[in-house]
Amino acid sequence: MTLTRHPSLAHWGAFTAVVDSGRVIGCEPFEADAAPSPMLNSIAEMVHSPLRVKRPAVRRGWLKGNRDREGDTYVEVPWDEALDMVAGELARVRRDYGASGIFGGSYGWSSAGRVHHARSLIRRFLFQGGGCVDQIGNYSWGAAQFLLPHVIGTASPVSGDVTDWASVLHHTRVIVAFGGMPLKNAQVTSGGAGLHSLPGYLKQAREAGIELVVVSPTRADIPSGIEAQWISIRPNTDTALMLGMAHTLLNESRHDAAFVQTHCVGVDTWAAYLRGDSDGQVKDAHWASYITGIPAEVIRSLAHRVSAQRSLLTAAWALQRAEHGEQPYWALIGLAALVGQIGLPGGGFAFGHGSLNGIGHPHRPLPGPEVPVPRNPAGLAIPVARIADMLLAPGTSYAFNGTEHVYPDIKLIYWAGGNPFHHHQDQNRLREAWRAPETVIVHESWWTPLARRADIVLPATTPLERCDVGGSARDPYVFAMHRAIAPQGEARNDFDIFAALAQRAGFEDTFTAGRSEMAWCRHVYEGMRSGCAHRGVPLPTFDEFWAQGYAALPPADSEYVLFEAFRRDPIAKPLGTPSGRIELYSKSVAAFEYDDCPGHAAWLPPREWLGAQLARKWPLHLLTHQPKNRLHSQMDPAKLSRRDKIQGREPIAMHPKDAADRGIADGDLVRVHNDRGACLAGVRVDAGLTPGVVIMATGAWSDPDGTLDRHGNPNVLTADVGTSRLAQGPSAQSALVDIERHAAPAPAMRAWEVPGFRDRALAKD
Ligand SMILES: Nc1nc2c(c(=O)[nH]1)N[C@H]1C(S)=C(S)[C@@H](COP(=O)(O)OP(=O)(O)OC[C@H]3O[C@@H](n4cnc5c(=O)[nH]c(N)nc54)[C@H](O)[C@@H]3O)O[C@H]1N2
Ligand SMILES: Nc1nc2c(c(=O)[nH]1)N[C@H]1C(S)=C(S)[C@@H](COP(=O)(O)OP(=O)(O)OC[C@H]3O[C@@H](n4cnc5c(=O)[nH]c(N)nc54)[C@H](O)[C@@H]3O)O[C@H]1N2
Ligand SMILES: [Mo]
Repeated sequence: MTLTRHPSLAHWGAFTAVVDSGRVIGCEPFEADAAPSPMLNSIAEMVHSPLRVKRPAVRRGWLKGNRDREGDTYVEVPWDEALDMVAGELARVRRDYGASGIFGGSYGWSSAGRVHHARSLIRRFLFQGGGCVDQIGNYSWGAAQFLLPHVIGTASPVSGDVTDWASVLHHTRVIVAFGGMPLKNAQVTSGGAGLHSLPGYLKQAREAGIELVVVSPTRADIPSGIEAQWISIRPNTDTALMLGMAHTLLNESRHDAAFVQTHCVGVDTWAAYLRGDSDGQVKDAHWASYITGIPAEVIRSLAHRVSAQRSLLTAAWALQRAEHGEQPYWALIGLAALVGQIGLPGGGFAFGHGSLNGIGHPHRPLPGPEVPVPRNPAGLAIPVARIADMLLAPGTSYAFNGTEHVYPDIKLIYWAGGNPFHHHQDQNRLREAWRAPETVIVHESWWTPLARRADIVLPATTPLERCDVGGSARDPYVFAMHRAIAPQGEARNDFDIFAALAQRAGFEDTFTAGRSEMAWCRHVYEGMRSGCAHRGVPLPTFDEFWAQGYAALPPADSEYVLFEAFRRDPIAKPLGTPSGRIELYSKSVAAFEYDDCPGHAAWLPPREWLGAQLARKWPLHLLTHQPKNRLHSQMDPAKLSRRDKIQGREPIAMHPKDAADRGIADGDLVRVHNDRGACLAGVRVDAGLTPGVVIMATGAWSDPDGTLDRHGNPNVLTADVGTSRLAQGPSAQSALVDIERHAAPAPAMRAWEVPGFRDRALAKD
């Protein structure tokens, strides 16, 4: 037996692949990783899974001109024929409809390796070929991305530009985490994690005597092994809690009037709203108590505690992935402004400490490895989560961040590196919308729910079948990713597929820039190396880096405090807002005249929450959080994810009283349903929930039977509405449902199957 070992990287960690006779037999965690993710164990299984797409395949119905993209059989074709078909379709649609007929936003996480990052490659290819309709924003922090520039002049704090842990450990006395700090999420960072640092920081925080308060509908958002106060809250009501705290501070003159005076604008308008001058409703702790379900004295005492000592107020990204998700973020900044610690060590507001690995990890601001994506010459894009609206209503207009746009008429969808049949809300609506285009082309490594709804499927390699360079600006390493095994089946690299298509369209040299795979790895690393050298940080040569398998970046040389310079001198170091200050009231936002996002943070109840009229019909609030044992829908068929299922279905956490009221016991199979659809799930009774709240992780591969999902993809239940006209982000966390026991025998679960294949001769009938 000759084992070979090859360094590599995934979004959930760096590792060494151990290979025996062409098969990956294990993935050993990177030696310097303090808390490696068990998800590394799923890689070998998935690389050799029977679900791999082995050869290019064409949907049989598409050959006959039908758009019924579900449950169809496929015909496998040779590569050259598949590439000719794709090139022909692209050329036809470009000729007849122009760039506005091609949808190539291709949202999704793709790989940690940057040279082969599929979403960058597809956009590079389509942009260079004449452009397409792109997607802007993301599902992660879509609402924050467009709101924050109006309020603080930048969206950078939501992607990790926050006061670092070094500063927190030295100065903070209390951390209030809205949405908690579940360690499950800190396994992952986009671009890869060499060091999992959150467990270590939390331990140090505990040793330093820092109090942790977790405001969440579930006790499970308290990081395991850490003591914390749990404040149970109704979902989507954090804005009311923050307003109640803000009112308490103003009313009791506990706010920092001097800071607000010198560093903010619009406090008078916001304070008038909090007092109820504008709508007759005082937003005091008593009012907030009624909405949030948190006792008024707890709200007042929390306001006292955060203003009386050094406090860090941090909100999970999930809070803004809800209808009116702009509001809790604006309210948090408003509250932190009144507390007056923004720009002080360990104080102020932050986002995402429990959302992703590396948030708050001290680092130097250095460039990471990147493949350049050129400008989209078509200049066309939709807000990322408005895909079904676009497909269902081409030609209609919509509002977005102060502007009006018209949805294009899409004839061809091209996707590589994402899975809308995982990530999008109201899947039954998306399934209907998916019938609109003439052609759907997908590159995938597995027969995912997206691949099984595509007309032409091209098999893509996985990272272990190619060479790459990966890393994230939030992580202290850059990694060499060595090819460990040959491409499985007839899989090809996305890069080579696009190069072959570019060649057919006459721009191969532009696409490849004349570089081979290794030349790109070198180029991307050298780009980072020269950027680092520019900032006085020497990195090893490419050859040294490649041989070593990684390069370490030097540690941060000082503690980082968000807005420290602005705090010290707001005149010389203004923010990027129109006023140069924190905008508690924004004239620009007010001028948009959106009733779903007015000029200051406000309590705007979503259509679906536990206080809504609709809760009489659908009395449970469903939250769909990130899965602990997979990355979104990736690796759902692997053992680690599978062993959590109940009777083969995705688990749903339910309060004992809600279960008992419905005659449901732990381990029962249930039907979770609302007006949009239904899914099966297996019940896990959990007393650590806010009553009325049920929680399912996202990512179970969809398995539809009519409008019922037999496996438990919660996106059949979530609402497909924009957070507001300002950001148009996804509102996945605003969904009411009801649950009943599924007494009938469980239907077979068929999500993890490959489609049927027909041979050529039969394909024409
Ligand atoms: N209800 C609900 N829905 C949600 C969320 C929620 O909280 N609730 N969260 C949302 C969020 S924050 C996000 S970011 C999205 C995530 O949505 P996605 O990023 O779309 O989800 P993934 O399952 O990671 O899909 C990535 C796909 O890319 C494929 N892939 C990976 N590498 C390659 C490659 O090299 N080449 C090719 N061709 N394909 C590759 C994988 O096989 C996988 O199928 O989901 C969103 N959806
Ligand atoms: N293991 C793993 N880790 C991941 C991912 C994954 O797929 N798997 N995905 C990654 C991605 S793409 C992203 S964007 C991040 C997302 O990071 P987040 O958005 O922070 O993740 P979630 O798990 O959706 O939500 C965190 C917690 O917020 C709580 N919450 C939900 N709604 C409310 C509310 O209204 N109020 C309060 N107070 N709390 C609420 C939920 O209980 C939930 O457990 O996670 C990343 N990390
Ligand atoms: Mo995300």
